[in-house]
Amino acid sequence: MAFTLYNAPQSTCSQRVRFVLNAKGLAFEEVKLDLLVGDQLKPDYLALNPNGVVPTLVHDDTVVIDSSVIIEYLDEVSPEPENFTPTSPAARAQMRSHMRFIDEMPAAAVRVPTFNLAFLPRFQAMSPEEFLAFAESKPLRKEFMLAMGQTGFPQKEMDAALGRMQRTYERMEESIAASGGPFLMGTKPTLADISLMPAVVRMADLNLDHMWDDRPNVGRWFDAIKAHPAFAPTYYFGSLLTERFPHLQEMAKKRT
Ligand SMILES: N[C@@H](CCC(=O)N[C@@H](CS)C(=O)NCC(=O)O)C(=O)O
Repeated sequence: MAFTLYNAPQSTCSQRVRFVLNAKGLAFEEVKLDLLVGDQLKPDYLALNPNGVVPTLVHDDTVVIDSSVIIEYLDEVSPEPENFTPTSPAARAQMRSHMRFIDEMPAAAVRVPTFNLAFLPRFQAMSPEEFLAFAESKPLRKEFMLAMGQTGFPQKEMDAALGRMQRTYERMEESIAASGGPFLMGTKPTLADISLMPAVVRMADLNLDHMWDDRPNVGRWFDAIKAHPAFAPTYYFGSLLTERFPHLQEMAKKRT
């Protein structure tokens, strides 16, 4: 089985897939795309993934797109040595409900602070014409880019996104309390935990981890996922925004 992963080091969606590949001990060729220069919008890549986003997994002759679909696919084609899908249909349904919630809420919400705090200076350095052309060329994220513009999302949008993250932590706290933890569904991580992981790591990377100071189960969950052997190889150096954007380190220092 030959795997090629088209991805980006700091992309949250890519981190889900790297984690599963690493956990299963599957060797893969990693093709790194620079999303800020638009590698994901080049014709060769769009032929693989017409959405113009990462990740894309190529497994022999099969092309699989969308991180949630890819991690489910990997659990099916390579169930050993570690499987992240429960066996009973009821538990699978519960896991998938978590995954839909995660894609709709934290995975989407975390883009707003990410773009405002990390990427905006890059877009502000473009001419208005360049920025418009870049935004217009995105099959999936055109409206998101135009809503952000070169001045960034307004405070109201930032507050709404952080509110959605807050509701995610509430939901985590409840699910972990009900399952006994440390993971969402009990003692073993499922694909739902792996789907959630990058958004929580991203919030810590943006120095916003104080948001779960009063939620012990979220802290316990975070420690547990970081202790998984697949975590360190997934987050190799350069995977965090603070490792790529020095201005974020300066912001973090000012806040402490
Ligand atoms: N639902 C897709 C979303 C993929 C996605 O949004 N990827 C981001 C990085 S995490 C991306 O490639 N963005 C490129 C862009 O905005 O142009 C998935 O989970 O794979």
